[in-house]
Amino acid sequence: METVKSICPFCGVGCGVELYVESSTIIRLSPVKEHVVSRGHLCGKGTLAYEPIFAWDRLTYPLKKVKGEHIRISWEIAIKEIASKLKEIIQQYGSDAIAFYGGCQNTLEEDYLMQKLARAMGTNNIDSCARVCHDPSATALKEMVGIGASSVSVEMIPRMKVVVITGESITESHPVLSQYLTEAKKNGTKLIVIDPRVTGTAKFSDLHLRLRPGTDIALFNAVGNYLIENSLIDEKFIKERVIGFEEYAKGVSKYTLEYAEKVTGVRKENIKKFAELIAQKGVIFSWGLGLTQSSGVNGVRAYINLALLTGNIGKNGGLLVFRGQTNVQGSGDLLKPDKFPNGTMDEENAKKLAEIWNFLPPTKPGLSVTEALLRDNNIRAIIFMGFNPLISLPNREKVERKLKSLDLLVVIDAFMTETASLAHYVLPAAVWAEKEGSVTNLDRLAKWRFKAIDPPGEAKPDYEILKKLAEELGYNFSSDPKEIFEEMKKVVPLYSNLTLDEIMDYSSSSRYPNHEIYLYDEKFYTETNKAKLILVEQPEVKNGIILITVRNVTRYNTDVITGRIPGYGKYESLIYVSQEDALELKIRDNEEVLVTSECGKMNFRVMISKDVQKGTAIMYMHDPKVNYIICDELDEITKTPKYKYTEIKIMKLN
Ligand SMILES: Nc1nc2c(c(=O)[nH]1)N[C@H]1C(S)=C(S)[C@@H](COP(=O)(O)OP(=O)(O)OC[C@H]3O[C@@H](n4cnc5c(=O)[nH]c(N)nc54)[C@H](O)[C@@H]3O)O[C@H]1N2
Ligand SMILES: Nc1nc2c(c(=O)[nH]1)N[C@H]1C(S)=C(S)[C@@H](COP(=O)(O)OP(=O)(O)OC[C@H]3O[C@@H](n4cnc5c(=O)[nH]c(N)nc54)[C@H](O)[C@@H]3O)O[C@H]1N2
Ligand code: SF4
Ligand SMILES: [Mo]
Repeated sequence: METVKSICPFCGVGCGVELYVESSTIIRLSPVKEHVVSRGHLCGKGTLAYEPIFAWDRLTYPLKKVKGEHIRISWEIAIKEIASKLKEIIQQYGSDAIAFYGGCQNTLEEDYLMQKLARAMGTNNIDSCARVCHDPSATALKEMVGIGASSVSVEMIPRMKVVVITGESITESHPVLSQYLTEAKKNGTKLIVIDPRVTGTAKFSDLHLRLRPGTDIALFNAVGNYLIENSLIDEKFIKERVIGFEEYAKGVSKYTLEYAEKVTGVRKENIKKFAELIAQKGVIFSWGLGLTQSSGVNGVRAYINLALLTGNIGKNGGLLVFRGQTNVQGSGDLLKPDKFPNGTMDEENAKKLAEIWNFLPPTKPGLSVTEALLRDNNIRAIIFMGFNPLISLPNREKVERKLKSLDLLVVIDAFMTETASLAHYVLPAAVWAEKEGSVTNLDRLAKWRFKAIDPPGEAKPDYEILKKLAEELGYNFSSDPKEIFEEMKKVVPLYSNLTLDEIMDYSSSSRYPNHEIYLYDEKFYTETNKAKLILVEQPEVKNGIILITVRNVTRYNTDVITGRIPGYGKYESLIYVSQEDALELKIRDNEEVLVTSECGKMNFRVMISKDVQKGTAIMYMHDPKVNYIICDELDEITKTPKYKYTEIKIMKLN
């Protein structure tokens, strides 16, 4: 029996796994004991991650839609026809009529190749799932401290006095990180959870601020004001290393504790407790989608301000973003419609890229995936690689209309997803264990996945598919992951120090020498080398019942993969409501109700839960019906959907 090392294909923790291979089949999977982040642990779905690879309905040959039916075609014909259609569309409408989206479950090398192909064809219409989760985090981090990623590694958690967890459900979404919280608790670390819901993490926290959804900015600004008024800020740190203090202090002075209590619903004694706990050294400010998918980039800015005010950055603490998918940090680093992989989208960087690429990329910013599918535009062709937007984007009806209106829709996936079923061409992809390449986890750790088995039938790794398509279009790209990795290193400053030897090493000392477990101890990586406080205002709060969509530990995103783990079954459509609202609306447990929002309506079965706050309702985002109800309100700056902030009505059916 052979063993092969890899990284779990699901969440951004990036746990190390060892695959046991016999007769070209993976017969089991176990955790890599020495992996520096997962330390020999896996969650339930991680342990079963190899099962869906062998599902009976894997796509094994290319398909073309003819008279409404998908029929088998050869790779040669598929690639020829797609390339010729792309050329035709570009000729008729220009390069910006085509777009390439996806890549969070792909490797860095595949993402790199995808953006290179798009740019070779003259467009910056490229984007990834990072848009719909943590682009607000990456954007705020970049402008305020310099790099759009976590500033601390998870290893720092147990060394802290306080860990603040805002809008993140670790026990469901990043379960293997719970070990760090348990260790921290043993060391006496205080855990503060900020979430409208009673989450698994909230249950063992020391302080749970159960705020109303969408009110984080009011809370953080009031805490900022309280810290300033009570001289609880780190004046030396601010003076030497931070800009924007005067304006910030003036702006937050109106955010009193009384105001914050009224808006957030959190008692002011608890807000004070929160402020006092973070006014010491040794604090990590961590967060998840509760912040980005409700308050957007301003929510993240308001939160980072607190780390800067208290000087909790560097060896004292820092900022930890619980990024979502296995390679979402990497996809966010590489696939942006308004940034080149080597930095700002300008002539100078374009010329630098041309020296390596032998073609000059365009400098006109492209469209994000949310703009492409939810706003008016001239896009006529989209290639999705590992993305199921018909289910995962908000306002499903609108997305469906756009997808159906395209002249060319190509989906590269391992399964016939709902999005693929609409496609003109479906190309069968190899999945993680059937290919090799690197992925970057939520604390900036890149690791190489080794190939364990061959893909089924005619399925191919995305890097081979992209190479074939590029070749047909007249570009000579490498499809060797190691060669692509070396080219990527030359282009992407963030990855320039990595070596293949280091990222292939799974031993316990495998944080490479230049991987600091905390950044910014001496300087920030902004232009001035100083961090920036940014004043933001709490917007008006929505009334009515707010629908929040969240994760369940056993399911993964649109459930394409986890739905194929034997015994897991399909997801049931449920709405969780509070006891108070159920009483007021006269609805009973298990009763079917009609849920309506501004953009859709749908029936759901009710579950009454004491963990749900009055005035909110919860649905699991894995349910394919959910995004009929969630509308397409987007963060103004990053265009990230407000998946956790939709006003709904719940009606009895009889
Ligand atoms: N099991 C499992 N794990 C996953 C995934 C999965 O599908 N399944 N998906 C992965 C992906 S892609 C991502 S991005 C991550 C996401 O991981 P998380 O960030 O944990 O995502 P959610 O569970 O969607 O939402 C987090 C929390 O935000 C809270 N929240 C909602 N509104 C607000 C608000 O206004 N303020 C505050 N403070 N909190 C609020 C919710 O109650 C919820 O507990 O998980 C990754 N891990
Ligand atoms: N209502 C609501 N909606 C949400 C969210 C929410 O909180 N609430 N969260 C949003 C977030 S954070 C995210 S990240 C998105 C996730 O949305 P998606 O990324 O669309 O969801 P996935 O189910 O992860 O789909 C990934 C696809 O990639 C395919 N795949 C896996 N491996 C490979 C590979 O190696 N190559 C190729 N070509 N394909 C592969 C899988 O079969 C699957 O179909 O959902 C978003 N939607
Ligand atoms: S915690 Fe995330 S990376 Fe680790 S085994 Fe579970 S799903 Fe996989
Ligand atoms: Mo995500």
